[in-house]
Amino acid sequence: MPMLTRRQMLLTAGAGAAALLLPKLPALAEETDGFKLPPLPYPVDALEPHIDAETMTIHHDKHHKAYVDNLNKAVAGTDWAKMPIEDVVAKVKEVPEAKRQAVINNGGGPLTHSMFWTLMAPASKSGEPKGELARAIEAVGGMDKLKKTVADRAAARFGSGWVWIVVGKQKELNVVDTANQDNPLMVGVTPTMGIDVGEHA
Ligand code: MN3
Repeated sequence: MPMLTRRQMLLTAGAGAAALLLPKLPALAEETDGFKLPPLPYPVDALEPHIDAETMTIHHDKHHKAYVDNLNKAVAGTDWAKMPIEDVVAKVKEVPEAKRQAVINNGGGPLTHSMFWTLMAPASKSGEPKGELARAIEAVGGMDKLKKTVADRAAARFGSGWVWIVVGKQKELNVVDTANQDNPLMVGVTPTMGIDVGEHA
């Protein structure tokens, strides 16, 4: 299946589940054990045929777990290890320089991926946006236009990264892309949904 089609399907699935605010994430930080790999919110084969079980297993059990493990190594013994992951990512510029790049690389990864899993759902659970989200999408030209903007941005993204629908300071929806595992929280805007444009995704 061509990549763009798959991404558009992901977008359709994601939009159905998207909430206008950052979804409530499972607690990732516990003082004693560090950050955790949250379990997938559905069976590994639940998104077939769009994403097969092997891809989900590699992406979650291997890549996502590696980010969590490396983040724990980077912040071990510091107060950063006790903060919610959203705060670590939003305040990443305050991390001491020696650890900062490791936290950017490995802090963005767990947060982006924890969001990513919860934004997707089996087709049987997808649907049309309602209420405030539906109005916000209409305000930027409607769902078809938004899907096209996201798909175009995803196809144009050079190298590894993400395409996001974000909520700006005036509560308006906007589409941005970020490099590698950078999260929009790092530049002060709130992500609602994102598409992983990494080759493994
Ligand atoms: Mn990924």
